[in-house]
Amino acid sequence: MKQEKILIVGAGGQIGVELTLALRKVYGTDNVIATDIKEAHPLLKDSGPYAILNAMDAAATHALVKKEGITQIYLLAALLSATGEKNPHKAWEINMQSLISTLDLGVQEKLTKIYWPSSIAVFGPTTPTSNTPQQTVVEPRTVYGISKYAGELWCQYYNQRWGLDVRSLRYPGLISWKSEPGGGTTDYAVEIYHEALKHKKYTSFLSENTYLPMMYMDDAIRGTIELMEAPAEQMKTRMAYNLSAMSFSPKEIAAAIQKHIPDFTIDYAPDFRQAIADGWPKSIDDSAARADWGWKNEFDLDSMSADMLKHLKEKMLQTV
Ligand code: VAH
Repeated sequence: MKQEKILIVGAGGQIGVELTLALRKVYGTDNVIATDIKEAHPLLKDSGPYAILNAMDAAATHALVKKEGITQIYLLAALLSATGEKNPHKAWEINMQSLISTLDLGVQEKLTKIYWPSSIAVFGPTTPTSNTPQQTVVEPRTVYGISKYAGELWCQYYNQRWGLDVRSLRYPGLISWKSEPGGGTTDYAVEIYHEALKHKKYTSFLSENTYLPMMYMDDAIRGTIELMEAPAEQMKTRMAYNLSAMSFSPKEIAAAIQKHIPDFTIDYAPDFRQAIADGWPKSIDDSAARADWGWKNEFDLDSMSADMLKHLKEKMLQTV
């Protein structure tokens, strides 16, 4: 079997850092080239091949693919929901142009696989909010959600038209300690752990009963690799698969933290991101992913909170 050589575009983001580290364990460090528009994230610095690459530069990406003999691309570069609403045209341009040029590259260079993340943000206020099905009303109200659903349709088109093996997941909010989130509406669920340890208090930018689908990054990374390694015949959809693990509200995550930090307090000051969250599902039906390629989450709110606080405490001690 030909050795896979993977290019990660947007390796410096919340998913990219962890996916790079995980893929290097599977395929070997030298077979996973990490790239981003900025200098290497501290966890990627001196840890394997790295190059500065703008996801919008199709020519530079093509040259790197040919020079390195790349066989797979993971395209993670994107503007997320909150940032996208501040720069709607830039978000559409970056999220779509980088995808289309990557799909074209996949066909031209006969890449074996492409991964491109979608999000539960594709759903909108007209979508059933509880246990949202894999196929349902999809009317996103953010540019991020519009770009992600349009992108899913392009992925499906390139698969049907040219047989490109491109796969995708509708991630819920992702919570991680190794890498920082950037510009998302669910970022409160990461900030709260840092603030709980630093200041024993947090002001949430979402109201206390705002339920959203969420997942620990460990589960998201494992699920992504399991999706990409599943036989192609198990892919029953070439849109993105719904993926989920849990749903919780700011009030519930605060209570989970208080089991470890009893005097932690939370208050609420909803901002523009409340309207984005209000348009998203409260919970997701990911039975298709579980049936087609064996997806199963391992972390729940309590086990995630224990793991987050343990690692963040260790990380903070290292930086003292
Ligand atoms: C965001 N973290 O908040 C992303 C995610 C479901 C939300 O796609 O924009």
